[in-house]
Amino acid sequence: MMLTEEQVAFYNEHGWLRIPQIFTGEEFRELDADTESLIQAWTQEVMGWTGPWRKVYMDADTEARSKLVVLFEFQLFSAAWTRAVAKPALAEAISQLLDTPNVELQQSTLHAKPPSTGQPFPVHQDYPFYPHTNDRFVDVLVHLDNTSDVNGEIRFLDGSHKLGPLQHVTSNPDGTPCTPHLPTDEWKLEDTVAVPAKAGDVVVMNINTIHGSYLNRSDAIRRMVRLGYRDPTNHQLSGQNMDRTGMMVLGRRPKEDGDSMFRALYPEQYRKAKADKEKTEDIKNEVDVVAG
Ligand SMILES: O=C(O)CCC(=O)C(=O)O
Repeated sequence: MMLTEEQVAFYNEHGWLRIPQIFTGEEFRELDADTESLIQAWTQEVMGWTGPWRKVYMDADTEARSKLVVLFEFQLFSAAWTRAVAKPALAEAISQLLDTPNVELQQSTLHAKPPSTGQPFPVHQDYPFYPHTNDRFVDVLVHLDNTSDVNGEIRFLDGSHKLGPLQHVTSNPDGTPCTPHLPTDEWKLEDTVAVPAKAGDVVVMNINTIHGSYLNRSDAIRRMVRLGYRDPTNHQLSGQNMDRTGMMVLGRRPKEDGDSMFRALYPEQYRKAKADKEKTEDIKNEVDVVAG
């Protein structure tokens, strides 16, 4: 077993767990180098997360300069990352935390905070970004740099996964949509526990664990890759990567009632074909009724 009983109990109680030095030596060096080269080749600094929280977390000057570097689906861009997301020791740890022999990768996202004003993260759950039918979903934060208070380490509201999915702010005062976050007057970053970590560590959290992080005030970029894993029978309801089939990193995809290979491989086309068929049947029923 990769994790001890104490580690699994800690995760179940607190909603998060730091697992030291999952990626080390040459394996880490390759990930570090590939991440750097992918950032140079594929990413742009963007304004990052939107919403009224920005003016609460930052003064006007910082807010105007605060940026984020984002890249999705690392494993589609780098073979080293393909190996990393399917690393057996990591997959086994996740299988213990999810209490399932089958583990599916749902998504991966790089969040890199540029030096000096790299974007803080308002407190939020990951649930509203990719809601699922239950909480057998863990997010794994792969640390590519040492983190501390200075560069904005990850912070958790301890035990908050037990609250289940909460209502998030999803619009600006003018009604336009913004990035989901918890109301800033009720949920404070000051109340969270800092979890500094070393490059090569992973920090794992439940999809419902409330978390956030402060600005990167250091003179170096702070890079973290978030990998989402689920039990394959935990179905996604909407949001980021909806209708994409994930790679199995442990065990097998179980076949459920009414399942088919087409549905498992092409969920979007399956849903469209099903909706079209239902529409055709509705029209046929209407015609039958009119034709009486
Ligand atoms: O990168 C961070 O500091 C926080 C990331 C985060 O909140 C997330 O990935 O949901």
